[in-house]
Formats: sequence, C-alpha cells, structure tokens
Amino acid sequence: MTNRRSFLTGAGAGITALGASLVSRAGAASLPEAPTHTSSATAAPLPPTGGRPYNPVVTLNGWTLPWRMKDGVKEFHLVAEPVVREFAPGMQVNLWGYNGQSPGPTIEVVEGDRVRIFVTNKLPEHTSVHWHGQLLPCGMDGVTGLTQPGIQPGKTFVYEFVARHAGTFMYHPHADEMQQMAMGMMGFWVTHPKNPRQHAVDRDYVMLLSSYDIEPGSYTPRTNTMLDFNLWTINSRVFPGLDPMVARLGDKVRIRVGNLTMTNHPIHLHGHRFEVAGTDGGWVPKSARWPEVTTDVAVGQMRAIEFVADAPGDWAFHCHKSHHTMNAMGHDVPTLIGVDHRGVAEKINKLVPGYMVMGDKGGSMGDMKMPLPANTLPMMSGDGPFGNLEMGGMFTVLKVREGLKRGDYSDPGWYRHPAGTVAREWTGDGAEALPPAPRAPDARPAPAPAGQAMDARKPGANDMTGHEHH
Ligand SMILES: [Cu+2]
Repeated sequence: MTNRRSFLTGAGAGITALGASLVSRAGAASLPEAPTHTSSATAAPLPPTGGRPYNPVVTLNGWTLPWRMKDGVKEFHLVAEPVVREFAPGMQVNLWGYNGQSPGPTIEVVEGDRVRIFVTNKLPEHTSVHWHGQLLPCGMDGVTGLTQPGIQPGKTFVYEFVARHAGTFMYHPHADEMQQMAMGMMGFWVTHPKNPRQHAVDRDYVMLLSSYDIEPGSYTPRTNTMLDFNLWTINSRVFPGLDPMVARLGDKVRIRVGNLTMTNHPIHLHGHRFEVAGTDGGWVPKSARWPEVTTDVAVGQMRAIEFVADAPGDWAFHCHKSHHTMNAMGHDVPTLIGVDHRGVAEKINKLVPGYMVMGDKGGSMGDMKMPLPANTLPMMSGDGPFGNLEMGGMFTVLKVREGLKRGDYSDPGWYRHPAGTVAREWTGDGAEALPPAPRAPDARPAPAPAGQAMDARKPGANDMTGHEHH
C-alpha cells in the first residue's frame, strides 16, 4: 500500500526524490501519530522505546516527541501550528509552534539512525524545517526556495536523512524566518552517541533561548521588532514560570543551550565551574576545554556545558545581561535614581490614574504591588525563601541536593542552609568587630539624596571623567 517510494515521489509536482517532498495521499494514510502537549510543566525524560539505548534528556518546561519505528526508520510527525503558550502564570501568548507548544517537542535520536520526519503545515502561510547542525543531503536542509518549495498550508512534507554525528542541534523554519521565529517556531534536537557510555551524564537538560516583543496587555508578539524585545525566554517561559533544574549531589550534569534570539546571551551558573563540552559543531576535545562560570551563547549557536553538581544549594542560573532577567514592565523606563518626582507624579496622576513613581531609590520594585495591564508580568518577581527574587526572564535555579533518587526531577523545595552559613545582618554584638571601610583616595561627596535640592550639572560640564578642562 505505502512504501518509502510513495513518500518520496508523491504529489509534489516537480520535486525530485532527492529532496524533502510532499507526502502523497497514500503516504498520508500511514502518517505517524502527531502527539500534542499543552502543559507547560517539565515532562519526565522519555526513555527510548526501541532501537539503540540512550540516556534521554529533560526539556525544561517542555517535552520530547515520541516516535515510531517503521522498517528500521525512526518516524516522527511535527505539526506546525498556532499555539497558546503560558510564559508564566498570568500571561498567555499567541505563538506559532509545533504539536501544541512553542518551542516544539525535543527530537532525540541516536548517531547512525535513519530518521524520517513528516511535517504538516497548519499555519496560514508556507513554512519549512531546517535541521540546524545536521550533516545531511542538501535537499533535506529545509531552506525554502533553495532546497525545496515552501510547505503550503494544509500540506505535509517528509524529510529523511541519517543522523550522522552525535551532538546538540535544533530545528526551525527557513521560510519567512523573521516572522516565524519571532512567533516561537523552534525546537531542540539531540543526537545521542551510539555508545551510551560515551559522554554519559546523570542529568541532561536542554533549553532554547528566544525573545519576544509583546506590548503589556496584548497577546501576540510584534514580529517586526529587530532588537528591542521585552520578554527574554527559556523554552518560551520566563521566571518565575521556569521550573528549577534539579541535581543530586555529585551528579554529572549537562545543560545544552541554543540561542535563537537576535543577540548573544552570556549564560552564568553560580556555585560551580563548568566546561563547554559541545557546540552545534560537535563535541569539544577534552584537551581544548577550559573552566568557566559564564559562557556566551551567540546568535544561532548552541553550547553544551558540563559540570559536577558538587555544591548543595539553590544556585542561580541565568543570562548575565541584566535586562534579560527582567520581564516586560521593566523596559523603556527612564533612570530616576536621585530624582524627586513626587510632585510630577501627583500631576500625572490627575491625567493617568494609577501612575506610579518608579525607581527613585533604585529600580527595586520587589515589594511594590502595582496594578498591571491584563496579560503581562511584573518586571521582576518570584518569591524565594528570603523574599522577592527580583528576577524575571532568562533565570532559573539549579537545586543540588543530597540523597535524591536517580531520575527524580521533582522540585525539592528551598534549600535548608546549614546553621551559620547564611549572610546576615551585622548587629554589633558578638565577637566580630566592624573593620574600617577605607574610601577611595579621591572620593567626592555623593549626590544629594532624593527629596533634597539638587545642583544639577550636565555630565561633561564637570571633570568627573578625570580630564582637565583646557
Ligand atoms: Cu541574555
């Protein structure tokens, strides 16, 4: 009834059997199931149901696409379609994704596997899928116009190739890219080594970085934005909507990060040292690795970092660009430190009820409850054991605990610090004498605090830069 030939020579007029091709009616009758997933919780790792064994990955706040084996070929079915993604409780976003979610499900295969991926387009415009980092026949590369025609709405294409090398990859459209990626179309791909003991770790997390420009109160990203995004996401979630990464004390942990935003992200982990063990080009030889606590993931790059989780605690993991650990309401706010604008606020309040003075003592809004427009998130939030975390965006926590069960990814709650190991207020009693705090030799008087008269001078009209005027 159906065979591989009918897929590859199907109804797509003018398409050669060498490239990605339209699925014929006969082929469509035997399409593998296209499972969907709408929960934004982190799904348990999906162990292989056949083929070579591997150690499955965990997609933070995401899931892995099940497959079926057919005549020795692993068959997957992706459906490109509009989805609704919760970025964090309180904010739903209209995105485009795959199989009910953005990012799409993670695809896991083993080095040497022959893989067949059916892609059904339920978007209102054509699309294609590019398999970023794969070494494959050119006609399977998924570049609309160059290696295949676009997959028109309602149509299904089939891609087929051998996953030739193990590593960390992703998939995304190469069709109307600016729109489709700005709408969240992307997914992770992991090709496991043939030998499961090679590059083996105890926990293997994967995440894709994406960014969105969503006006507070609206539900759909502005897709023509080039640089000025206001939501910086890990797997289309923002803190506090991101689950923690959990590790047992002593576990070897890998975190694979792919960047499909328009800027680089220096990814930083607290309390540990890691090495970059892989890129989308493959594994880094051991002799070429060096210790790091931050690694930059540039646009279109992937980095697999590895470390031993040897320090119990709740450790911050985040992009080091401070604007990227902030949600929508923190953008385009002028600096008001040192400015007394209480009078201005009163006047504005008559025109704009609810206007709030922000940031005259700094930016911290952790304790303020301000009315937000519907469907957006405060710029920094998230309740921790010591109060508000003042974080959003690309931020989550690595929770390292003793005695966790292998394969237990559930949130162990907040870390219980051993007595005497937490920073605390110094109250002057006890044995510690306050050491002197010498000031820089040429220290100047600080600017007047808010509420006092200020002698405003333009920067540059004084010698703050240290240069003499001539
Ligand atoms: Cu960043």
